[in-house]
Amino acid sequence: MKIDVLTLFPAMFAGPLDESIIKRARDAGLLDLKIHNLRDYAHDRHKTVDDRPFGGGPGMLLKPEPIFEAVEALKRERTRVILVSPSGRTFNQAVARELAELDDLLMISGHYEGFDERVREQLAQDELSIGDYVLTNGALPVMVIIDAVTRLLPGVLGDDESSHEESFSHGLLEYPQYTRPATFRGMSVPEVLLSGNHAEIAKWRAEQSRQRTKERRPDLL
Ligand code: JCQ
Repeated sequence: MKIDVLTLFPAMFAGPLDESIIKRARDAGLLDLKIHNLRDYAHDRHKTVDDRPFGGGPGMLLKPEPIFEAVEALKRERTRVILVSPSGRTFNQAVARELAELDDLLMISGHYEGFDERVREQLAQDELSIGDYVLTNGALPVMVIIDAVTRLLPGVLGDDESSHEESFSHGLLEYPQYTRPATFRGMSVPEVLLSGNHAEIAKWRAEQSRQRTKERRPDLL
């Protein structure tokens, strides 16, 4: 998969995507990730990327010319162009699975009060939010989406890391898990998990998942 990112803060991307599983995916050639500075596509003397909204009001908007020029330079035949802002449809595991099917993404990180509407109308196929809160810019949400999508690409996770047993794939929260020691600072592991009775263990886990989901995320039931 090829992912291009357009951002005013390319330095924010150094670090999080150079570690662990994402680094391994990039090194293996499963993810080709390139970060582009929107400011490089502004050609006036001051490299202007923002301007005031027509009609007045607070704050600045990302102006259309640099974004149009960047998208035209970067997009290919099958690229899905995705804006990232609090006004998008909410990203979740189902959206991650949908994006993981694609070959080519171009994510544009929002900033300020928003995008000029013509960017939405003419350039973007999609607009995503990672949740109902406001951040200073879209760099962190873009990294969240890249992480969630990359781990779903074929060959990225090893057998041990395999994803299909996890929360949101079977629609419930995870059951409680324990490792050694069996007693730690007076706290012991539930007896059933030490019993070797695999049918009982499966029953206990299913019940714990359901209980925990009812308590914390009744919206999932
Ligand atoms: C993304 N949930 C929150 C902030 C404007 C116009 O684009 C903007 C983008 C941001 C950064 O993104 C978020 C966000 N999902 O704050 C303001």
